[in-house]
Amino acid sequence: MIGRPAFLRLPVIFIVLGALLGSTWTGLVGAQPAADQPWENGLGMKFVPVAGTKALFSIWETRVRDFEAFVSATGYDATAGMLSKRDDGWRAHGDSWRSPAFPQTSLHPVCGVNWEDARAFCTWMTETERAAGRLGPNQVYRLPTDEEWSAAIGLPREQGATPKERNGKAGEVYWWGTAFPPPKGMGNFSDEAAKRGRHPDWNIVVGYDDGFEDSSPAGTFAATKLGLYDLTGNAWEWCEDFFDGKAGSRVMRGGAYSRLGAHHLEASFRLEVPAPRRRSDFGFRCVIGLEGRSP
Ligand SMILES: [Ca+2]
Ligand SMILES: [Ca+2]
Repeated sequence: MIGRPAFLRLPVIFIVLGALLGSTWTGLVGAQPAADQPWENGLGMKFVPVAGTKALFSIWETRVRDFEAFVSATGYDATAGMLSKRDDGWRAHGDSWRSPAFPQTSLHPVCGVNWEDARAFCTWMTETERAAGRLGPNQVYRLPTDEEWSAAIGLPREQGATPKERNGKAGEVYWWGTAFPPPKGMGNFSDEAAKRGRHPDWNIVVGYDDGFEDSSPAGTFAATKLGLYDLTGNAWEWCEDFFDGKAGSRVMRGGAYSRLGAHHLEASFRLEVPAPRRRSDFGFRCVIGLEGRSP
């Protein structure tokens, strides 16, 4: 068999190399989010589809490292006036998301941000990821709507025109089912560990011990069947909507690691909170809207 001259092999090598480089390049700059596909952004935040919505949900609450990237890039100041829990209760102690009166690593949820801070993060992410070619012109980062959040936790379609009207209507239903106290490992709630530790004054889930007095690293506990972590517990999560559908306070969902109030952990519970309020158990989860609503 007669071999081909070396100069004839070179084009073949270039074609193969070109194809390899081309596919790598596509993977780096062309991988924009798509419906029904899991996706990872430039900060390593992971997103999954949620049936019944036109959005991808972050599997984690927004982490300290994510928010830190935003603050480093923009100089945004989210430090004033946060309420934190110390021995004299919830007050403005001069703490902030950077140091909320308990230990946090970069992988914990950012704790102590208000609705406006959360929206500012989303706006920055949209601009940054569009500039990097990772987001299409009609795709945006934003907070979930109240109805999208309900879809994420698996509630069937709810009756009621506003979050206020839908509040609590599903009763004693939790993301893990109807067992209470929850089976071990379902999330970070106000628990026996909190009571033993820094928070002897808190109402807790009696008989449940998650080992964390305050926040826990995002993704420590079991995920829902869609792959969402800490949807109940750890940090409260801001939603887009007004509580009454028109004006005033916003909606938070999912309960938290903090003092347990009646019904806080139920899937259909809504907390009514003024948008400017920063408290050390307030965080958020981003979604990527695939149909171009403004953040
Ligand atoms: Ca706990
Ligand atoms: Ca949460």
